[in-house]
Amino acid sequence: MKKDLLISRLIVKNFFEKLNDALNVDVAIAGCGPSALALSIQLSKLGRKVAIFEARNEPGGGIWGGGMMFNELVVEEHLSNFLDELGVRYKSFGEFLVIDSVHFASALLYHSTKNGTLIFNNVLVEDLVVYENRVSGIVVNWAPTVKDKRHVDPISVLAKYTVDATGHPASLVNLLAKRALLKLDGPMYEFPMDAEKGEEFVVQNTKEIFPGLYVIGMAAVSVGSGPRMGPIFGGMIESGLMAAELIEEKLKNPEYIEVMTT
Ligand code: 48F
Repeated sequence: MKKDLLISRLIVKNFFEKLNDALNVDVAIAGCGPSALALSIQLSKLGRKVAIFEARNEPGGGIWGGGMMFNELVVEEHLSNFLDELGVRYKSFGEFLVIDSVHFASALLYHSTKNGTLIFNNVLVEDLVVYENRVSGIVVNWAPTVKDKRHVDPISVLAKYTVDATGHPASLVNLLAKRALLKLDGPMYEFPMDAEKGEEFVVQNTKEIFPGLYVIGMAAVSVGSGPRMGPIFGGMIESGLMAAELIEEKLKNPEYIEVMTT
């Protein structure tokens, strides 16, 4: 067989095996920023089947650019154990640790995929699957197809739990709110910068916002109308770690999952 044909066959075969594996998962995550990656590292380490769908070509969300493209970022000192576990290099400055943002993004992506998380880039989550008033998965399409407004229907991914990790737009929560399936306490917007309050807010607002749907990271801040926090990323990581604990607790009690997803 010609090498060119073999190379193409290998790519197509392996991609579709991977996609097939991701069509029915424990946890489906929309958006691949730092909160999603922290969540996926923990859950896939426990053997849970996790798939992340990211609209952009480059997974990692807002990590790569540090602050104003100065590619260093800051996390709180108490995250040193998590960083040590990942083998991430950092420098200590009192209550803060400073990390090269490219190194950090690479480490999160490496550990997430190494633990078994399936990441699909260039795929946009355009809707939710809802069975009997419970979110039971997501609806996905190629991001360029949606951007070009091509008339091509999407496909569905079923999940025991779904996570909105889409960052500032909180796209999945928005979709539920627009259709009046979910009533929010107030309008969705971020308040001006306050790193201290924002870092606490993101963790406090990490929750199951609708049966079967969790909101984490910056999406949780938008939904709860909290302050933005700029280039400090500890809250994003903690939000992902906390969601992992909450979801694992639920997955350990399968009777809680009211709707079968097979
Ligand atoms: O915004 P983002 O990095 O998510 P995060 O985990 O972290 C926020 C921080 O990066 C930063 C911050 C720290 O203080 O404020 O902003 O909350 O990444 C969100 C990812 O979701 C993708 C988007 O391209 C980005 O990579 N995304 C957004 N909407 C969709 C999506 C969608 N509908 N489908 C798929 N991906």
